[in-house]
Amino acid sequence: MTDLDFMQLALKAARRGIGHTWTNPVVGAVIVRDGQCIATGYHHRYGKDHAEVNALKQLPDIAMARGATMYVTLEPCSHFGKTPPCARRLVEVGIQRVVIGQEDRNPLVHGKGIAILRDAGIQVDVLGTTGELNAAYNFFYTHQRPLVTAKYAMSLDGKINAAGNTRTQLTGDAAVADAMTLRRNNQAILVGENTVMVDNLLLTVREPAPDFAPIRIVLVGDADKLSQQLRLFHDHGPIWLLSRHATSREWPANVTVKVDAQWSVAGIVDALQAAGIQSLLVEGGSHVHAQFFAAGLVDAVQVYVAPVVLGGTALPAVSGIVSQAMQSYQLSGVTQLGQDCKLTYRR
Ligand code: AOF
Ligand code: ZN
Repeated sequence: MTDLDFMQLALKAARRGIGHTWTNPVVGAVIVRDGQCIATGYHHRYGKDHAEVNALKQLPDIAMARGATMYVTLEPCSHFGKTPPCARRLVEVGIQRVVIGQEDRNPLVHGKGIAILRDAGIQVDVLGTTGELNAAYNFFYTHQRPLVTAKYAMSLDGKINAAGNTRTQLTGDAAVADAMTLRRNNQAILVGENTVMVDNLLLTVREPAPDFAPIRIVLVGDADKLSQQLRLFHDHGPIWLLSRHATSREWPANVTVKVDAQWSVAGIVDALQAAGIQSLLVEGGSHVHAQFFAAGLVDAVQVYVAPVVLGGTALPAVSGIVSQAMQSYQLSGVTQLGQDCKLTYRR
């Protein structure tokens, strides 16, 4: 087994934590002696033990750590957070070599974990192969803002709704289920008021219920004009209403009304950044997508194409002036889902 093979084992362990660790990253670790994997650990849940510590706990005898190699998907931490620094623990138990998947972009740790290990004479090798595992976490600490994904389902002629602004179910069950996964993987979901009204969306993540429900954000002109009968309000997960007018209503505890006379896309992204939100899914409609593209703040695009032509005056997926300069993306995936097609793009 090579370093890359052992790192694969650590990655596999890390993935078991997906959906349970926000706002922390998912992390996996394995301990290897004489070419054999003797312990595996991962970060189970926000606030709980880190992957490295969980792997050490799997050893029948802690003395077995002396002289062993640890493979860990993320640089071991150097700080006292909810738990003590893992790097110091690895030094203490006598780990001889640490192979790291990626450096930790979190400034609390970045480079400091590696320095603790090297200063103690531990051999450290950074492979740089595990970045995809925590794409939003890495993006957030690299760019100081959430990773923004625009998502829409459209017809063959690029439209999202039949004329007259009525709800149109374009894609089949497989695509709908796939889009749920996307919601599950984002910490906030944003839509315009029109979309909420036309589609009467619940905007939640369905079964199995996630540990952390994404914040449902709605851009509204005047929060007080929004019907409280909307399905959106039937769920008690967090809701932000970004309103241009002050509110005089009493709202339930899960609803926060944030007022700004001219909410801009940059302002929204700043508010999310301030709240520590690492990923945002923009679900439309047409004008909201246009505003995000125009602001140059769409980092990834996920499109479902349904085999129908709507024609006529139906709304296009993105409507409004986007930018003088063409914005281009790289195709990162093509998947067939029943009769529909999913296309994913990255900047
Ligand atoms: C994790 N799990 O396995 C590793 C992490 O508040 P704390 O103590 O849980 O620290 C969270 C930070 O620790 C996190 O942002 C990251 O920088 C670092 N490493 N975190 O949750 C782990 N190894
Ligand atoms: Zn740690």
